[in-house]
Amino acid sequence: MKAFVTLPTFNESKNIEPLIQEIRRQVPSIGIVVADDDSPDGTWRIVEEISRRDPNLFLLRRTTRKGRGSAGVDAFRFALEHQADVIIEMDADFSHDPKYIPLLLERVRECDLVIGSRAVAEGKDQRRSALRKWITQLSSLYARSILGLTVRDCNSGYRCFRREVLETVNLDTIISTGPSLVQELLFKAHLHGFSICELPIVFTEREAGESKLNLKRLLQGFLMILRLKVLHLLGRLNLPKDCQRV
Ligand SMILES: Nc1nc2c(ncn2[C@@H]2O[C@H](COP(=O)(O)OP(=O)(O)OP(=O)(O)O)[C@@H](O)[C@H]2O)c(=O)[nH]1
Ligand SMILES: [Mg+2]
Repeated sequence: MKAFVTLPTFNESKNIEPLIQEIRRQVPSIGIVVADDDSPDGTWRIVEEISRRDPNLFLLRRTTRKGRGSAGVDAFRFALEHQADVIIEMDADFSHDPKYIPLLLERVRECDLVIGSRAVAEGKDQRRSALRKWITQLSSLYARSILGLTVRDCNSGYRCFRREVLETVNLDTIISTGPSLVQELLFKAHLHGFSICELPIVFTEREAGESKLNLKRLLQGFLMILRLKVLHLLGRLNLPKDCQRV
Protein backbone atom coordinates (compact mmCIF):
# COMPACT_ATOMS: atom_id res chain seq x y z
CA MET A 1 0.00 0.00 0.00
CA LYS A 2 1.59 3.25 -1.13
CA ALA A 3 0.95 6.14 1.26
CA PHE A 4 1.50 9.86 1.10
CA VAL A 5 1.36 12.59 3.75
CA THR A 6 0.26 16.01 2.48
CA LEU A 7 1.32 19.12 4.39
CA PRO A 8 -0.04 22.57 3.49
CA THR A 9 2.37 25.19 4.85
CA PHE A 10 2.51 28.90 5.31
CA ASN A 11 5.26 30.29 7.53
CA GLU A 12 6.08 27.04 9.30
CA SER A 13 9.88 27.42 9.17
CA LYS A 14 10.27 26.58 12.86
CA ASN A 15 8.14 23.44 12.65
CA ILE A 16 8.79 21.92 9.25
CA GLU A 17 12.17 20.27 9.70
CA PRO A 18 11.46 18.59 13.06
CA LEU A 19 8.04 17.59 11.73
CA ILE A 20 9.49 15.89 8.65
CA GLN A 21 12.04 14.14 10.88
CA GLU A 22 9.31 12.89 13.21
CA ILE A 23 7.17 11.67 10.28
CA ARG A 24 10.21 9.83 8.94
CA ARG A 25 10.80 8.28 12.37
CA GLN A 26 7.22 7.01 12.48
CA VAL A 27 6.95 5.84 8.87
CA PRO A 28 10.41 5.82 7.22
CA SER A 29 9.36 5.30 3.60
CA ILE A 30 6.15 7.30 3.35
CA GLY A 31 5.86 9.92 0.59
CA ILE A 32 5.64 13.47 1.91
CA VAL A 33 4.41 16.38 -0.18
CA VAL A 34 4.59 19.93 1.15
CA ALA A 35 2.39 22.53 -0.56
CA ASP A 36 3.82 25.90 0.37
CA ASP A 37 2.47 29.31 -0.64
CA ASP A 38 5.85 30.97 -1.06
CA SER A 39 6.16 31.50 2.71
CA PRO A 40 8.05 34.72 3.46
CA ASP A 41 9.83 32.93 6.32
CA GLY A 42 11.44 30.55 3.82
CA THR A 43 9.63 27.33 4.79
CA TRP A 44 9.86 26.18 1.16
CA ARG A 45 13.63 26.71 1.15
CA ILE A 46 14.04 24.36 4.12
CA VAL A 47 11.90 21.73 2.39
CA GLU A 48 13.83 22.13 -0.85
CA GLU A 49 17.09 21.61 1.04
CA ILE A 50 15.89 18.47 2.86
CA SER A 51 14.41 17.06 -0.36
CA ARG A 52 17.92 16.94 -1.88
CA ARG A 53 18.75 14.08 0.49
CA ASP A 54 15.23 12.64 0.88
CA PRO A 55 13.92 11.17 -2.41
CA ASN A 56 10.44 10.69 -0.94
CA LEU A 57 9.98 14.32 0.05
CA PHE A 58 8.45 16.66 -2.54
CA LEU A 59 7.90 20.40 -2.56
CA LEU A 60 5.08 22.14 -4.37
CA ARG A 61 6.17 25.73 -4.30
CA ARG A 62 3.26 27.92 -5.25
CA THR A 63 4.17 31.47 -6.16
CA THR A 64 1.35 33.33 -4.42
CA ARG A 65 -0.75 32.80 -1.34
CA LYS A 66 -3.67 30.86 -2.79
CA GLY A 67 -4.88 29.43 0.51
CA ARG A 68 -4.96 26.38 2.74
CA GLY A 69 -7.70 24.65 0.73
CA SER A 70 -6.14 25.15 -2.65
CA ALA A 71 -2.76 23.97 -1.27
CA GLY A 72 -4.48 20.84 0.06
CA VAL A 73 -6.06 20.13 -3.32
CA ASP A 74 -2.74 20.55 -5.16
CA ALA A 75 -1.03 18.20 -2.70
CA PHE A 76 -3.81 15.60 -3.08
CA ARG A 77 -3.49 15.81 -6.86
CA PHE A 78 0.26 15.26 -6.57
CA ALA A 79 -0.23 12.21 -4.35
CA LEU A 80 -2.84 10.72 -6.71
CA GLU A 81 -0.56 11.31 -9.71
CA HIS A 82 2.19 9.48 -7.81
CA GLN A 83 0.02 6.39 -7.40
CA ALA A 84 -0.82 6.81 -3.71
CA ASP A 85 -3.32 4.24 -2.43
CA VAL A 86 -3.94 6.22 0.75
CA ILE A 87 -3.41 9.90 1.45
CA ILE A 88 -3.00 11.53 4.85
CA GLU A 89 -3.62 15.22 5.37
CA MET A 90 -2.26 17.00 8.43
CA ASP A 91 -1.27 20.44 9.68
CA ALA A 92 2.41 21.32 9.76
CA ASP A 93 2.45 22.96 13.20
CA PHE A 94 2.67 19.85 15.45
CA SER A 95 -0.95 20.18 16.56
CA HIS A 96 -1.26 16.85 14.77
CA ASP A 97 1.19 14.41 16.32
CA PRO A 98 2.83 12.16 13.68
CA LYS A 99 2.59 9.25 16.13
CA TYR A 100 -0.98 8.75 14.87
CA ILE A 101 0.11 8.14 11.26
CA PRO A 102 0.66 4.37 11.74
CA LEU A 103 -2.73 4.12 13.47
CA LEU A 104 -4.47 6.01 10.65
CA LEU A 105 -2.84 3.69 8.11
CA GLU A 106 -4.02 0.68 10.08
CA ARG A 107 -7.56 1.95 10.45
CA VAL A 108 -7.99 2.92 6.77
CA ARG A 109 -7.98 -0.80 5.99
CA GLU A 110 -11.47 -0.89 7.55
CA CYS A 111 -13.05 2.31 6.30
CA ASP A 112 -12.72 4.73 3.40
CA LEU A 113 -11.97 7.83 5.41
CA VAL A 114 -10.48 7.98 8.90
CA ILE A 115 -10.78 11.19 10.88
CA GLY A 116 -8.31 11.99 13.66
CA SER A 117 -10.92 13.06 16.18
CA ARG A 118 -10.85 15.20 19.30
CA ALA A 119 -14.50 14.58 19.99
CA VAL A 120 -14.74 10.84 20.61
CA ALA A 121 -13.85 8.89 23.76
CA GLU A 122 -10.12 9.22 24.50
CA GLY A 123 -9.79 12.09 22.02
CA LYS A 124 -8.86 15.47 23.44
CA ASP A 125 -8.32 19.12 22.57
CA GLN A 126 -5.41 20.19 24.75
CA ARG A 127 -5.08 23.76 23.59
CA ARG A 128 -4.85 26.37 26.33
CA SER A 129 -7.48 28.77 25.05
CA ALA A 130 -10.99 27.86 26.18
CA LEU A 131 -12.32 30.23 23.51
CA ARG A 132 -10.51 28.41 20.68
CA LYS A 133 -11.81 25.06 21.95
CA TRP A 134 -15.30 26.43 22.22
CA ILE A 135 -15.20 27.89 18.68
CA THR A 136 -14.05 24.52 17.33
CA GLN A 137 -16.86 22.67 19.12
CA LEU A 138 -19.48 25.18 18.06
CA SER A 139 -18.45 25.16 14.41
CA SER A 140 -18.36 21.38 14.37
CA LEU A 141 -21.89 21.28 15.78
CA TYR A 142 -22.95 23.83 13.15
CA ALA A 143 -21.49 21.76 10.29
CA ARG A 144 -23.04 18.59 11.69
CA SER A 145 -26.51 20.04 11.92
CA ILE A 146 -26.55 22.00 8.63
CA LEU A 147 -24.90 19.30 6.54
CA GLY A 148 -26.47 16.31 8.29
CA LEU A 149 -23.12 14.73 9.20
CA THR A 150 -22.75 12.12 11.89
CA VAL A 151 -19.01 12.57 12.45
CA ARG A 152 -18.29 14.13 15.88
CA ASP A 153 -15.24 16.18 14.83
CA CYS A 154 -16.13 17.84 11.53
CA ASN A 155 -13.24 20.32 11.72
CA SER A 156 -10.37 17.93 11.94
CA GLY A 157 -7.77 18.40 9.23
CA TYR A 158 -5.91 15.26 10.35
CA ARG A 159 -7.33 12.50 8.19
CA CYS A 160 -6.56 9.55 6.02
CA PHE A 161 -8.36 8.99 2.71
CA ARG A 162 -8.44 5.97 0.47
CA ARG A 163 -7.59 7.18 -3.01
CA GLU A 164 -11.08 6.27 -4.29
CA VAL A 165 -12.57 8.92 -2.00
CA LEU A 166 -10.53 11.74 -3.54
CA GLU A 167 -11.02 10.37 -7.04
CA THR A 168 -14.78 10.07 -6.64
CA VAL A 169 -15.24 13.42 -4.95
CA ASN A 170 -13.38 14.89 -7.96
CA LEU A 171 -10.88 17.53 -6.90
CA ASP A 172 -11.73 19.65 -9.96
CA THR A 173 -15.13 20.42 -8.43
CA ILE A 174 -13.83 21.67 -5.06
CA ILE A 175 -14.95 25.24 -4.41
CA SER A 176 -13.14 25.92 -1.11
CA THR A 177 -9.85 27.74 -1.42
CA GLY A 178 -9.41 28.17 2.35
CA PRO A 179 -9.71 25.98 5.45
CA SER A 180 -13.32 24.99 4.64
CA LEU A 181 -11.81 22.36 2.36
CA VAL A 182 -11.95 20.19 5.48
CA GLN A 183 -15.74 20.32 5.72
CA GLU A 184 -16.32 20.30 1.96
CA LEU A 185 -14.43 17.04 1.48
CA LEU A 186 -16.12 15.50 4.49
CA PHE A 187 -19.58 16.48 3.23
CA LYS A 188 -18.92 15.18 -0.27
CA ALA A 189 -17.42 11.92 1.01
CA HIS A 190 -20.55 11.51 3.14
CA LEU A 191 -22.90 12.22 0.21
CA HIS A 192 -21.10 9.67 -1.92
CA GLY A 193 -21.75 7.11 0.79
CA PHE A 194 -18.15 6.39 1.78
CA SER A 195 -17.61 4.82 5.19
CA ILE A 196 -16.17 7.30 7.67
CA CYS A 197 -14.72 6.44 11.07
CA GLU A 198 -13.04 8.40 13.83
CA LEU A 199 -9.75 7.63 15.52
CA PRO A 200 -9.21 9.41 18.86
CA ILE A 201 -6.33 11.89 18.83
CA VAL A 202 -4.98 14.38 21.35
CA PHE A 203 -4.82 17.72 19.56
CA THR A 204 -2.22 20.09 20.99
CA GLU A 205 -1.26 23.74 20.77
CA ARG A 206 0.84 24.60 17.71
CA GLU A 207 4.50 24.22 18.68
CA ALA A 208 5.92 27.40 17.10
CA GLY A 209 4.87 30.12 14.67
CA GLU A 210 1.53 31.85 14.38
CA SER A 211 -1.99 30.71 13.68
CA LYS A 212 -3.40 31.72 10.30
CA LEU A 213 -6.97 31.47 11.48
CA ASN A 214 -8.69 34.83 11.95
CA LEU A 215 -12.22 36.15 12.21
CA LYS A 216 -12.52 36.67 8.45
CA ARG A 217 -11.53 33.06 7.71
CA LEU A 218 -13.85 31.81 10.44
CA LEU A 219 -16.82 33.68 8.97
CA GLN A 220 -15.93 32.53 5.45
CA GLY A 221 -15.99 28.97 6.81
CA PHE A 222 -19.46 29.44 8.31
CA LEU A 223 -20.76 30.87 5.03
CA MET A 224 -19.22 28.06 3.01
CA ILE A 225 -21.22 25.50 5.01
CA LEU A 226 -24.43 27.30 4.02
CA ARG A 227 -23.27 27.56 0.41
CA LEU A 228 -22.55 23.82 0.25
CA LYS A 229 -25.97 23.07 1.69
CA VAL A 230 -27.76 25.33 -0.80
CA LEU A 231 -25.77 23.97 -3.76
CA HIS A 232 -26.65 20.47 -2.67
CA LEU A 233 -30.34 21.28 -2.35
CA LEU A 234 -30.21 22.79 -5.84
CA GLY A 235 -28.57 19.61 -7.10
CA ARG A 236 -25.44 21.45 -8.18
CA LEU A 237 -22.72 19.47 -6.43
CA ASN A 238 -22.16 17.15 -9.40
CA LEU A 239 -23.25 14.06 -7.50
CA PRO A 240 -24.60 10.92 -9.15
CA LYS A 241 -28.40 10.80 -9.21
CA ASP A 242 -28.67 8.11 -6.55
CA CYS A 243 -26.83 10.16 -3.89
CA GLN A 244 -29.45 11.07 -1.30
CA ARG A 245 -30.50 14.62 -0.61
CA VAL A 246 -30.00 15.57 3.07
N1 LIG B 1 -0.14 26.57 1.68
C1 LIG B 1 -0.85 27.18 2.64
N2 LIG B 1 -0.94 26.63 3.87
C2 LIG B 1 -1.64 27.28 4.82
C3 LIG B 1 -2.29 28.51 4.59
N3 LIG B 1 -2.91 28.90 5.73
C4 LIG B 1 -2.64 27.95 6.65
N4 LIG B 1 -1.87 26.98 6.11
C5 LIG B 1 -1.36 25.75 6.76
O1 LIG B 1 -2.48 24.99 7.14
C6 LIG B 1 -2.27 24.37 8.39
C7 LIG B 1 -3.34 24.82 9.40
O2 LIG B 1 -3.19 26.22 9.63
P1 LIG B 1 -3.17 26.84 11.12
O3 LIG B 1 -2.71 28.26 11.08
O4 LIG B 1 -2.41 25.93 12.02
O5 LIG B 1 -4.69 26.87 11.44
P2 LIG B 1 -5.43 26.20 12.63
O6 LIG B 1 -4.79 24.87 12.94
O7 LIG B 1 -6.88 26.24 12.31
O8 LIG B 1 -5.14 27.24 13.80
P3 LIG B 1 -4.31 27.01 15.17
O9 LIG B 1 -5.07 26.02 15.98
O10 LIG B 1 -4.29 28.33 15.81
O11 LIG B 1 -2.95 26.53 14.78
C8 LIG B 1 -0.85 24.74 8.81
O12 LIG B 1 0.04 23.75 8.38
C9 LIG B 1 -0.60 26.04 8.03
O13 LIG B 1 0.77 26.30 7.79
C10 LIG B 1 -2.20 29.09 3.25
O14 LIG B 1 -2.72 30.15 2.95
N5 LIG B 1 -1.47 28.36 2.34
MG1 LIG C 1 -2.87 24.76 13.64
